[in-house]
Amino acid sequence: MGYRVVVAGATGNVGREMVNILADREFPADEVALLASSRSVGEQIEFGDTGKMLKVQNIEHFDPTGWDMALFAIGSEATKVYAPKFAAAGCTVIDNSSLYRMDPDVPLIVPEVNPEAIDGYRAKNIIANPNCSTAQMVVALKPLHDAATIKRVVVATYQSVSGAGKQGMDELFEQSRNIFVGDQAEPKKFTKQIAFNVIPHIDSFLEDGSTKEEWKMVVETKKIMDPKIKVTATCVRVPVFVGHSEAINIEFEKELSAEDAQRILREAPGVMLVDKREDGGYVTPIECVGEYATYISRVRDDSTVENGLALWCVSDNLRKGAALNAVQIAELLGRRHLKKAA
Ligand code: 11C
Repeated sequence: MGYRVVVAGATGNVGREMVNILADREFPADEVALLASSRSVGEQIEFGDTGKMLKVQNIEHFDPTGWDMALFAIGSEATKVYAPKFAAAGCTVIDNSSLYRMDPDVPLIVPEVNPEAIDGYRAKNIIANPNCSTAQMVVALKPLHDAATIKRVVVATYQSVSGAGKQGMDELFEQSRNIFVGDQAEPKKFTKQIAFNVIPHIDSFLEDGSTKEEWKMVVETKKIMDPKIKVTATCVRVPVFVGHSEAINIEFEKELSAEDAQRILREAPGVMLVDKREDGGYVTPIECVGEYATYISRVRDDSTVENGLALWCVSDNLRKGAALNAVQIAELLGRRHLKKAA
């Protein structure tokens, strides 16, 4: 007997990827329910490329009793309403919003990094999925932390517009087209023109001048990996449709050569090392679209600090940064706790 699984927010960028990945990884589901707001009710979504069409149901009228787990990609406002209801009905919520990430009673999980922390899910019957830029970074950092203990991380991100949802993707497309035909490129979703530009601002500003996206990278890394790790981030939106990139500088307690780091990363779970030190011998965001791995390139010594390394990290933000990580959490939950399916 398999699981009864819900995908809430099934018509959005991340929800659609959740459906595709459940099908692609042959998640042991006996039944899958797709939910969305009333606007999308009745839409049909194919379960991966199986040919099986599933009808979208209204989340407002859905009874979660008897369902094992729900993957939520509905944003913090709707999550606040529905997650407690689903969790209380016995349906474990795996939430992609930022609402519960820093709640001490909710585990924040990246399965390659802190799988054991999932055991705390029973306090609220909710498990949080990290922000996309954090998820790929901790996959890269964890094996290096185990080897040489990270003291400090300096990261600059190059985040694709799909992180801002379908509206973000539409805005990049429309602005690019308008500029080519000599029309206006008015910003709507973003604060400035995104086509042929970069914007050093993601999410809201905080009092200290940083942004919430930057703050998330700091606090989520500490919660997932180690509270002693210091992180400073600059998060930047770039005119790329899918795939977040990160330039990461790491300072370690112990010595770790670039060659040893490459050797460790080559074996690390979830990581694909592509680091040829020649023209084109690195991965760019366009090459990671639709892939599961976190790609690492450009591993090199940073001689400006003692025990320093620099590297380049790229991943599909809708997959490892969101939908894939959520499905991996569902798989982990099944393996460690529910043990229902074969
Ligand atoms: C972006 N990282 O690229 C954001 C999207 O906290 O889950 C995901 C926001 C979040 O805009």
